[in-house]
Amino acid sequence: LEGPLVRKHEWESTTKKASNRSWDKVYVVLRNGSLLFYKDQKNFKTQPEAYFRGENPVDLVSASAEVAADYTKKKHVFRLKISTGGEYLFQAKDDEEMNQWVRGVQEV
Ligand code: I3P
Repeated sequence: LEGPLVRKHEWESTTKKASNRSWDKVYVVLRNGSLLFYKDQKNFKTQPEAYFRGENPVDLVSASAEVAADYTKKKHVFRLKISTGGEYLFQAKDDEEMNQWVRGVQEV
């Protein structure tokens, strides 16, 4: 599973808010139980080690994803909680795409 999403990092850990909480367009790849972030699809294809802002892949083992029904500022948003306590919001282009990502994370 891969595609463009708009991402907001909300929590660094359970107690620490992320320092940069702005929304960023990212190209997201779910592969081998991890989420990889790229600037765009071309970067993923040509430089698969060149992650968005040099970020490490996010391990999805023990992660959960759910529709972010409480987040009402944007549509088609799901929340990802990872094992470190970190949390992200992701906005998909429509509900169908959002549900594909939620299922993809749940299947890991
Ligand atoms: C953030 C940006 C986000 C906003 C976030 C701001 O500011 O405006 O869109 O989240 O609010 O901190 P900046 O771009 O200057 O870093 P929302 O879109 O969810 O409001 P927050 O601090 O309440 O998370």
